[in-house]
Amino acid sequence: MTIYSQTQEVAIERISKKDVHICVIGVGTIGLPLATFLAKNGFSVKGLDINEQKVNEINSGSIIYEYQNDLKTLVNEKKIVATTNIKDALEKAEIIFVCVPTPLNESNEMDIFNLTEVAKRIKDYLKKGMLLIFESSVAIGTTTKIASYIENLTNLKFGVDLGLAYCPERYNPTPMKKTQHDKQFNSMARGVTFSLEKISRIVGGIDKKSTELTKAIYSQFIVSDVIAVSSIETAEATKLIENIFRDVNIALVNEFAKIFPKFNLDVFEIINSAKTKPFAFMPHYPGAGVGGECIPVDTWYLISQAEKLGIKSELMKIARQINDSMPDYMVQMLESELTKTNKKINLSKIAILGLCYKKNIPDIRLSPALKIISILKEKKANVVVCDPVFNNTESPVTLVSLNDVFKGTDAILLVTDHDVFSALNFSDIKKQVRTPLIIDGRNFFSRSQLEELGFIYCAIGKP
Ligand code: SAJ
Repeated sequence: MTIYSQTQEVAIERISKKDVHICVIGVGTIGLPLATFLAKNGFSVKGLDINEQKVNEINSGSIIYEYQNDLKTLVNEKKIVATTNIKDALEKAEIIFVCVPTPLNESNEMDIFNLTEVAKRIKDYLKKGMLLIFESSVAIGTTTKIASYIENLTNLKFGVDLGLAYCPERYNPTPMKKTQHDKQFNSMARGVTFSLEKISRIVGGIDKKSTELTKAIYSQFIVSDVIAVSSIETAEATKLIENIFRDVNIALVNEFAKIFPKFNLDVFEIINSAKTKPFAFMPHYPGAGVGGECIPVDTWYLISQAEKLGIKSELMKIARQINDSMPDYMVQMLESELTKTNKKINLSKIAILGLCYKKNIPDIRLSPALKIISILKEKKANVVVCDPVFNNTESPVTLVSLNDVFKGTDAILLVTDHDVFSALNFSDIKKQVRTPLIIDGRNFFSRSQLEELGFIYCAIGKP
């Protein structure tokens, strides 16, 4: 009998004995770490993905991600097998995790396409007793919407024939380090404070059994708490407010960053002094913008849903506008500094340091740097980009090395505060540039050191 058809006791006992076959659909940023921890903790896991190249890289243990050190062994022991073949992935599976991307569509609503595609692809392989667990961040009500879509495709009923739960991912991107001698990325996951197994999780199920079985499966590899909430929708909303809280607080400090320098005050000093208050203040920091496929996306899920309900979500919308305004704000800072040195932006060569959406993470999705580059190109500036953390072959813009990026430039824009940029030798760089001007978009460099070397230093949030 398949897991959800059995009594809760028997099912949970089988889970604790790792005697359940698992399929993870979508073995990308969220799904592959999940599959890795399930396999590391004794489960046989099939990873189903439409991306053939990714599947091959997983099965050869060569894919680059934060838990890659464990993958080779798990693949050799056949604890993890990736495949594009649905039948192969689902024939023995009793628990199915869904971790596919849920981007925005052109009207800033959640695009449900990947989830409906999953439903269509798996419908013929679903059987009574299976438990489906969704992890992707979604707009409220999406999980049950997809569930009823599957019910129409299969005549199977969730809460009767199939179990259903939502356990939102709380993925914490972990820095990767490129080692000089092998030009390979080496994971820095070991010893990371919030690696996957240390992050508490919440679960909402269609019924008590779905919730308890889902809690049981996560408790096999999550060493922190796994907390049940009253409904799937509560779990969906919890995920959204976690990210919206961050987005709105980042917007607040980005607004501060536009105000306090006018008082000749440094917003970072202010935030860090406020941070000394032992309660009721969580520091966020202004910068060149908010990227990644989570924070700038999840807020729109709720904005568009609220507006459909006739509720104008002023704060969240303004927060999005403020955070989206930071790339342009940084370019404005550049233009006003160039003007002071009688330079025109369309006759200037601008060096961009950092293409990734955040420090030490090889990921450029919705990166503010892409927006800055396109604004500069619109203004006919000559732009050169350097990002030693990101893989050149996947880059939408030409990446140059640290040896070449500064030659003959009129300004250097620090957009992503990768650690590798902290080793820059500015007395040497001073000899390479045409105009010694730095715009610091991440409070990364030292004003005094640079000014001592004769650089003009400007920074978001500083006078
Ligand atoms: N950023 C700022 N100021 C800050 C913090 C971040 O400008 O004070 C910028 C970053 O530079 C970056 C963007 O915001 O461009 C997002 O960075 P992040 O560190 O906030 O987020 P992600 O996308 O890497 O991960 C977030 C995290 N969510 C929260 O911390 C609430 C992570 O825990 C989630 O699991 C992840 O989204 C997700 O998958 O939802």
